[in-house]
Amino acid sequence: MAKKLKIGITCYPTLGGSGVVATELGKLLAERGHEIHFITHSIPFRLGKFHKNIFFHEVEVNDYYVFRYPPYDLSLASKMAQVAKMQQLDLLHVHYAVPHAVCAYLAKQMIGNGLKTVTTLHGTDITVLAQDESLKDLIRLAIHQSDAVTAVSNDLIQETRNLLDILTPIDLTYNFVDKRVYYPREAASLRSDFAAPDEKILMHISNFRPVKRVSDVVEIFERVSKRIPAKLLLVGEGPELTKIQCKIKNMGLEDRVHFLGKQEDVAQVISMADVLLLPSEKESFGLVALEAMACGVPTIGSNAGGIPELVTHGETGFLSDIGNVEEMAEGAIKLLTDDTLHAKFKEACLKRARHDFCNDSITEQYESIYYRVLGIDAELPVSVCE
Ligand code: GMT
Repeated sequence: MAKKLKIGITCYPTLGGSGVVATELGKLLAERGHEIHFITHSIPFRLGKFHKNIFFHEVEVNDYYVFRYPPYDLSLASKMAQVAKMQQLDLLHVHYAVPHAVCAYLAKQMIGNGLKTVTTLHGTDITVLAQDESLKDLIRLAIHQSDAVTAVSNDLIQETRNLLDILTPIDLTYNFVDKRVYYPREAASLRSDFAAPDEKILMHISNFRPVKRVSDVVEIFERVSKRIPAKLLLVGEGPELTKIQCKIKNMGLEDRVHFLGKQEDVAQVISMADVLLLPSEKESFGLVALEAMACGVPTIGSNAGGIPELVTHGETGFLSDIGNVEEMAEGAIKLLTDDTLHAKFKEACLKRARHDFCNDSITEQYESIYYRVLGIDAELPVSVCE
């Protein structure tokens, strides 16, 4: 039996898909017998129930009067080194290059080479931050100093290579969802709170950052709702929310749009939808499209970044060029007016989510990366995902 590992995980614990993936991965690794130490500034929001193999170490920032900006990064690096030493961690797995991979590098300098580091790139750490000349060299250093680097799509691997001239290997490890949580939930009674029986539900879930193009979501919905009875459910909140609320009012759509705010039980909420709208400008993966897919909900979206690696155009959704709201609306109408086609897409979604983005096999991919960097020759079981 392969040695069980002691793994430190650092991520952004309170927001975003990267935090969700990091936390879910930690939980799955703990179930497989590894000891998981989350080293973050607050308790990861998806952590949930107590597990004997999961520990949380809070990073407290020193705020001496001489500091104009309290040095979170240094506190994190010190905490990583301290936890690694006290708990005898085998490795640190950090999600997001800045500052986490840089802090892991510092921690390794403090501990010595015995501590290995794995960095997972999630998107904006490369697609946005690596465009900033003042951060480029720092990100390149963090990547080169990691014992292994993974990225959540082929597109992100290419972007990393192009923007940073990285030649060292980067492992592709797609995101996943826990199939015990993400499956089509019974949603008939919830649906009736928002839509009449003859109305279709279109949904968008995001952090309402400009990159999500929520304005396009509204444009698509307006075109769809002119042709078929429909409601739009907007889930989440963020910087563009007020602007979107005004747009909806100006377009006279307020009776047909519901704002649900941030929601914990995404699987339950998504199960109400007939289609998910994801017209993003940039998306290294698009975790929410996978969450929808696992609940049997097809995506209408853009072909940006890694989305085409996840959503198969014409099988599990329809993808168009960024900003082509006309075509996206046509795609939605096609699906929402043809029950047989919709059922076929739903079936394809369920199969693809379970088979290609299965939590068991992706957790095993991470495990094999850990054993590789530690030089452990482990024979791992290979899960067959139906
Ligand atoms: O999309 C966001 O705004 C949040 C961001 C994050 O840092 O969590 O998401 C990134 O990582 C997710 C998990 O790997 C991916 O599913 C998202 O596509 C990616 N976002 C972007 O590339 C814009």
